[in-house]
Amino acid sequence: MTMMGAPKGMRLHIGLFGRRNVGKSSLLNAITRQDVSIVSDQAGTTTDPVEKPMELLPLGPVLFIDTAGIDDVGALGELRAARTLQVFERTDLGVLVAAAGEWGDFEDMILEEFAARQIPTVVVFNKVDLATPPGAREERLREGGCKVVRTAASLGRGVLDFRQALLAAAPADFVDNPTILGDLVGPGELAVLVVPIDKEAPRGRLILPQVQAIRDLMDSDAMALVVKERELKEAIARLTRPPRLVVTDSQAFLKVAADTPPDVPMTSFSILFARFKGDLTSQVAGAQAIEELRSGDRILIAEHCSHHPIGEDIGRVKIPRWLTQYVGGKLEVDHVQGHDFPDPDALAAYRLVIHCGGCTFNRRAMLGRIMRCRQQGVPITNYGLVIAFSLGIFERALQPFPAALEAMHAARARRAGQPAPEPVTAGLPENAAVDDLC
Ligand SMILES: Nc1nc2c(ncn2[C@@H]2O[C@H](COP(=O)(O)OP(=O)(O)OP(=O)(O)O)[C@@H](O)[C@H]2O)c(=O)[nH]1
Ligand code: SF4
Ligand SMILES: [Mg+2]
Repeated sequence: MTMMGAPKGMRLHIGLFGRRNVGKSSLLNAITRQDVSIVSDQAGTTTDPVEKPMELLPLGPVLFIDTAGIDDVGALGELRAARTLQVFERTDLGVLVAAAGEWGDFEDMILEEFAARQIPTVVVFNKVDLATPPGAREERLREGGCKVVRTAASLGRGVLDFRQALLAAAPADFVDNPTILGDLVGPGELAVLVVPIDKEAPRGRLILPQVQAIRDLMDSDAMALVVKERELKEAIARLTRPPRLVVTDSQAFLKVAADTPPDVPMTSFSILFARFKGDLTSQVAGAQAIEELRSGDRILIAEHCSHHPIGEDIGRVKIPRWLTQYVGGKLEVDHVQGHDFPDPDALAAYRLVIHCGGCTFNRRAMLGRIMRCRQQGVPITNYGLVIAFSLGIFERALQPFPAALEAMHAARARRAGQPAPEPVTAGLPENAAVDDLC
């Protein structure tokens, strides 16, 4: 099932409420960049709630419900208000739009409706080009648990902050991906997981992402066959039907690519986790920026936890070394760890951010970082994707993810005409890509 084909029930329903003429439809238009709602300066333009299903980056499938302003008087107004009230019942995330200078009982009433239904809330002060929102009220709203943003929707200002606030307020059920790979394999089908066992592997156990992948297959009524890279060929040969998917640690990428029949989709744990813990499509598009790196550019390598690498560290040594060779000149490489991440101004200095697999990170936090990069126009990708890129098997490793492949082609097309530097080496040596989900 594609994301756009997600059933209505699985979409996050975002209800837009507010008085007539405050700019609800303008805000929706700004975020979709399509004129799905009619904007007019006549109060009461939107009569029935307008539904707009969309893929909201980086949150996923959502349904915006643009309601009619409900401070109407008169018969028509009552009818419209009744329809608008029904929208509360199906709203997962409530957005109250207020014009920057106006706040009254009406706004308090909407917030009470949200609170009574325990609907997480974003308050948007719009038209900030005309008036300044009252700071004390913003503070009180924040203290009360609302996310508060300032926008000038008709000018496209604050729209990314609005997206960030939607992400921050969205209920966990919608933010956390339900599955790691079960959806790619399907009930009754088999995935082969390739787990190298060498001195880098922990003694006597598997690492958490591998364990989670096995559990996820079982929860999906699928089957897992776990092998070392040496046994892969023999294991596939014994099967009466090909597996639906082969997943490998990036360390064995090239051997696994060689030993997996071309018609069997193959990827890495790190790429699965880019999707599970973040937004694969954004990070695939971000990887295309590698081709544009030039000598002297600054890049940021972000790891979520401080692990103790055995041998050469993937983030500190191998990726910087390979990128330097690829670019054919010096790069300025900064590192951050744990909860450290540059603020927006500092972030803007980077040409590329490369994030670790984020196996101990939560998705909301990772999506927040992806959003922050997006806001600054800085591409972000991850270890597993950089490794696949460096090995020349990027497309092969993305075969199971058509939407991500599409994003890659789109990113390439945008760059068409700009010369890409020739790779100077064949990529990271096969055994150099240590356990990327460290
Ligand atoms: N100056 C200014 N005007 C805005 C802004 N946002 C919207 N407007 C204008 O305000 C008017 C009303 O905008 P709409 O988006 O139709 O408002 P609405 O809340 O959907 O109105 P109803 O559907 O009638 O409830 C339009 O003329 C917009 O161009 C803003 O940030 N600044
Ligand atoms: S991939 Fe996992 S183990 Fe490695 S730095 Fe990131 S969160 Fe930590
Ligand atoms: Mg409207």
